[in-house]
Amino acid sequence: RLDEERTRTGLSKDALNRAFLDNLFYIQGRSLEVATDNNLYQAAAYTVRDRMLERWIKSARIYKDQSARTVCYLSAEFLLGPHLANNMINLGITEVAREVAEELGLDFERIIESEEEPGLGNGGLGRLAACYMDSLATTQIPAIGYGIRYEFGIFDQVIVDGWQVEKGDTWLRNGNPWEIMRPKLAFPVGFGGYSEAYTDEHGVPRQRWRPNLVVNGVAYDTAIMGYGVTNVNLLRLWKSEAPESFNFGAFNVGDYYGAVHAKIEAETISKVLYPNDEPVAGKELRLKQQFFFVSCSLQDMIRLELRHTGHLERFHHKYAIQLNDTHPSLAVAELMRLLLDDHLMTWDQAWEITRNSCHFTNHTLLPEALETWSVELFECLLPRHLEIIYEINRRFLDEVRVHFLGDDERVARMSLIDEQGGRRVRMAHLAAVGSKAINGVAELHTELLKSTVMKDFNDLWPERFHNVTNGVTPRRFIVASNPELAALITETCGNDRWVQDLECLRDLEPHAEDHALQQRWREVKTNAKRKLSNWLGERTGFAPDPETLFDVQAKRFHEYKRQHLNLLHIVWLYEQIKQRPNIDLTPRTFIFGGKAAPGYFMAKLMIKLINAVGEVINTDPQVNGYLRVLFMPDFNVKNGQRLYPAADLSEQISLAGKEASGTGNMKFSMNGALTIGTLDGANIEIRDEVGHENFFLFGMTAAEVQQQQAAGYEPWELYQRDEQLRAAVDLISSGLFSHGDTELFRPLTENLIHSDPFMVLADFNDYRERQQEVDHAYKDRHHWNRMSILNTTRMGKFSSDRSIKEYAERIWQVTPMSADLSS
Ligand code: DL6
Repeated sequence: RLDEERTRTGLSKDALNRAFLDNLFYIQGRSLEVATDNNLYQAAAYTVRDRMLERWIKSARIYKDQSARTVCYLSAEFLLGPHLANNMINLGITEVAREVAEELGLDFERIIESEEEPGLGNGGLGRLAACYMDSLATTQIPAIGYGIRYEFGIFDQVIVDGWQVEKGDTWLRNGNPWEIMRPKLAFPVGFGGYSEAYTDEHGVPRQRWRPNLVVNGVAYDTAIMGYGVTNVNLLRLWKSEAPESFNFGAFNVGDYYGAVHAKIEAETISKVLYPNDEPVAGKELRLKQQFFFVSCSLQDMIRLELRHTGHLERFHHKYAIQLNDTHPSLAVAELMRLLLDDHLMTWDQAWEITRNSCHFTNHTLLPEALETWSVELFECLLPRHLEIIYEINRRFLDEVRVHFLGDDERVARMSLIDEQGGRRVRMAHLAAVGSKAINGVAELHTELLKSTVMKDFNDLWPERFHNVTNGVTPRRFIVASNPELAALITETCGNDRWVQDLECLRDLEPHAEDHALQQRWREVKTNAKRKLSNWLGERTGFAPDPETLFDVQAKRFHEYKRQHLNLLHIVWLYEQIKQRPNIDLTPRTFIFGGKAAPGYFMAKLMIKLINAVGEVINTDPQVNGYLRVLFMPDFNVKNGQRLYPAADLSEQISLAGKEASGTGNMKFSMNGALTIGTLDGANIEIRDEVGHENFFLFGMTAAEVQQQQAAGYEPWELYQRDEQLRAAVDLISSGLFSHGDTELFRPLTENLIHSDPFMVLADFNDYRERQQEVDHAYKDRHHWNRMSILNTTRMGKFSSDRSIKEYAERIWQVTPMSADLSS
């Protein structure tokens, strides 16, 4: 037995070797000789998971015994990225595991590469949730992440004839070794039906919900391991199932399709992740998804609390619920319903608990992303919740009336129900009213939140508003993505404390002038560029020269992120080279990556234009010594990890006031890329940290944007006035990049000239000038390397560990709890 235990838990080379071969043979029935890449990956995954399990159980026991206040992070998205490499890092076994692989004659990197990424998120918001799970465990905060186990995550992107084509993401096709299904841990979730009044046995009038459809939410658990600690937290994702998967009644009367209908309808709920940036109208399924995971999660918390204490009076002391944007904001109404209807509390008791449990993060100010749902849909899907929302609103608006005497317009603006046009429930208002704290994700964003979309709420409850600037985990985005850089940092600092305390990177700073370090820093960067180049060469047929400046813009495609500003500059450069073939330019490779929402035409057209421009430039020998344009297909966490280490320049060029924070900006900078960016989101704080002289700033401020818009922005005038700008736009319109077709890109160029909602033309000149500075700066390699080193050393603030500590102290009031195995 002892022997067996060691095989399951031991961290020595022998134990890992034996466990790996056992997991290959006994779980998959394969020997080394016939194992596929996937077999080898699965064996490695089980070997690593085994080592996390004991810590996981122990953490759960310690948290329970100490009655720890637990953070419940409710998020419709967790964009986790591959687990294997990260878990090995957090367990501290990467090097031994590599040795085991080598001794067995296996390719370690290839095994890691074989992992299919769980793409259960769209972009920033979902990836932030994943970084926060890593940091919660690392900072020893008891936490559960709750979300949806989508069968199909974010679509895979392939490029066909320059266009984005979406392919279903079948991430579960080879199984998922990291999750543990809990078939007995299932909760019923109702939909539809009606709300009914009755009198309970004490003569108290009450309401209850009689849904006409009930599905089950089944728990799938994944362990989230902290770095350098033994704490392991839980990520619990819900899969929807029919309570009875086969209707024998229907089957017996010959209705074979009807017999499986309920199963299909129920399973549809957790089938697929919605791509964002799509109009919300008519997305009944999305509202169902939101309610589904919120209800399962709250029922689970209630179950745990009842099991532990037998009552719910201290629920809010036990749980700090974080609502990741408005997607889980139904939690406010559902927690009220569960406490009122199922646990027979009074309104005041239930409200006290709800209001002190929930906290709300806003991630966007874009009006189209602020969720509202029609009252009609609510009546149909969640009739009891609508009643509860009306009652919350009645009480809330009374408070508003008393606070702002006679201000009826404000009452209408703040109401949970938008009465203009069709009546709609404002989910951000529901979340704000039901939450103890409301936060934005970067300083500028929080200020704008308080002065624009949530101004009325800030006037009423200024004490509820906080800023917590986003952060990212250095474990994934430096150690796992860029092992060479990590090794160089550790060697130079003399220790690896920085992995757990990113502020320690400052220890490197005295070495920034050191030519030997600069030289090695540069070699690390060039190696990363070479690796990326080889990868791109295999995928796209073109391997860029690692000696050129790698200028990267990788993020979701959206007009506010202004990939077209970058493109206009490229087109302008192209024209310059054509006019002056002997121009003195730093050779550059422009690399783009990112997905467009399937229904977002303009974003898809931008992708097409990038590929079209690339086709012309890359095949024109007069320019392709200076310029190359590449599109990296299928930008996701895994591919991001290839890009961040290889970038020299990071493009963070959104219109000021539009990007709530950005987190890619942090990942690039940590890996020594310099930023060209606007004063938007966390760029502002990054620039303040790394030093203004180590950042290429351009563009209007958010205040200037507002002023220009208020004064009446006229892109047409700019286009007429600015010859350089006109030349670039006209070259796109000319058909040069579309085989003579002057119509193809017209929607884009016309939009820029006549409407330009994200003020690309207004910032073009300044952007172009700053790009010229980049060009000159890159020629002075010594200076560039120094700036690059300083970008990395000054990124301490942007570790997600810092963000989580701020949430823990200022918002959740939770304290770290060690899950020390020896105790
Ligand atoms: O806070 C994470 C991330 C920010 O870094 C981005 O700036 C922001 O655009 C993104 N917001 C969303 C909005 N989704 N919704 N709702 O993804 O959040």
